[in-house]
Amino acid sequence: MKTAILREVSPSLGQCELTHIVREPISVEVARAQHGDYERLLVSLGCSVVLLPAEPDLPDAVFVEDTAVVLPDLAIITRPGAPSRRPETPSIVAALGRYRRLAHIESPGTIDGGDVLVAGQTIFIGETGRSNSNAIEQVARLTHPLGYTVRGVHVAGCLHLKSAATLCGPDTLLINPAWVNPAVFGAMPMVEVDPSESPAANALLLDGNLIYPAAFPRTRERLRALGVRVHGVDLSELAKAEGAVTCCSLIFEA
Ligand code: CIR
Repeated sequence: MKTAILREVSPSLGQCELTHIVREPISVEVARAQHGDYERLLVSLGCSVVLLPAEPDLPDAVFVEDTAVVLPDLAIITRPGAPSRRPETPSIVAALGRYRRLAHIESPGTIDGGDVLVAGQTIFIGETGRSNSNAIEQVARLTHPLGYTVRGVHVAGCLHLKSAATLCGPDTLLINPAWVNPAVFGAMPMVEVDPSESPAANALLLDGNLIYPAAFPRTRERLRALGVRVHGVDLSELAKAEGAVTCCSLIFEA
C-alpha cells in the first residue's frame, strides 16, 4: 500500500517564497479546501495519508515534496535552497524515519525535492536557484551504491525541474521544452505541454493514475489522447504560492 505524507496548509501561506510569479492575495480557507480535495483524491486512489499538522510560522511547509527524496531503500532529507524553508525538515525526519533509513544533505549543499525526478534507475536533478552542484554530488554518492545514476539538468524559466518535466507514464515524460532541453532525457517518450499552458508539466503519477491540475485543459486533452487516466484537481490557490500537484505530498510504498 502506498503512504502519502501531507501537511496542512499554514495560516501564514500568504508570506510564502515566490520566485517566478507576482504576489497576490491568497485565501488560506480556499487553499485548505483545495488541499482537502487533493487529500481525498489520494485516499480514493488507495493511499494511506499521514497528515502532519500545519506549521503556523512556516508559510511553505505544505509543500512537503521539497523536504525529502524517498527511494525504496533510503530517504534523503534535503537542505532546502530557501533558508526560510530549512526548519521544515525536522518534522519530516520524525515522520519518514518510521518508514525508511534516512540520510541528510549537508551544508553547503542545497536541494529541493521539487528538483529531483526519479525515472527508473536514473535520478535527474535540476540545477536551479534552489539546488546546487554540491548537493547533486552528495545525492550521487548516497545513491550510487543503490544502483542509481545521477544527472544534473540545466533548467531555465521556472522554479524546479519538476515544474518543467514530470512522469505521466512509467517511462513517459510530460515536458515543457521551453524550460528544459528534452535531449537531456535521451530516448524517453514525451508529451509536450500545450504552448499556451507553460506551467502544465507538473503531474503526479500514482499507479497508472495521473493527478493533474484542472487549470490546463489543453494539455489534459493531449494526455487523454494517450490513454492516460487523468484525475483533475483544482489547486489554483496553492498555485499562487508557486505550488503544484507533486509538491503537496511525499508518496512511497510503505
Ligand atoms: C517555494 O518557493 O519554495 C514555494 N513557495 C513553492 C514550492 C513549490 N514546490 C514544489 O514545486 N516542489
